[in-house]
Amino acid sequence: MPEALKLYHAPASPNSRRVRMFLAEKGFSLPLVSIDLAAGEQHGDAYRAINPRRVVPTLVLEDGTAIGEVLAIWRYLEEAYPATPLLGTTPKDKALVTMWERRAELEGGASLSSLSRSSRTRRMASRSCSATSMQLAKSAERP
Ligand SMILES: N[C@@H](CCC(=O)N[C@@H](CS)C(=O)NCC(=O)O)C(=O)O
Repeated sequence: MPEALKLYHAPASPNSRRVRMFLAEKGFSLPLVSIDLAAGEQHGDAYRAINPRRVVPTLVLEDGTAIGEVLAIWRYLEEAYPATPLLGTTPKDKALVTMWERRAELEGGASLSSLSRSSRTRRMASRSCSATSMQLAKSAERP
């Protein structure tokens, strides 16, 4: 596997996990750089220079190119390392994989947002998915 690649991620972030799962299915392990979302590290100058949208994950290539967005990262990894194809090999399968990926992100994210609008989690409504997920997980653990 390409040692020169680096993945900026947050351990509890669902979108980071989607890339880590993809890497695991490919049989790769990459150097991981953790960004502490709860501490706001994504808003610091160092990470903003890598991803101005201030979200994880970001894949950084050997030449310094920073690729954000899970689907774009998947596509890069799939095309650069085509063994064990995960995104389909025919036009139909590629389209279906993309369709389900879009549905999972857009509808999954929307569900999380609507959950965050419930009275119990209203305070978290302005937070993005990772912080919200972590808070929801903690809430669920409480009696
Ligand atoms: N569409 C983006 C979504 C990325 C995203 O929303 N990441 C969340 C973590 S799951 C994040 O970094 N949030 C920043 C924050 O909590 O401030 C992608 O596919 O990468």
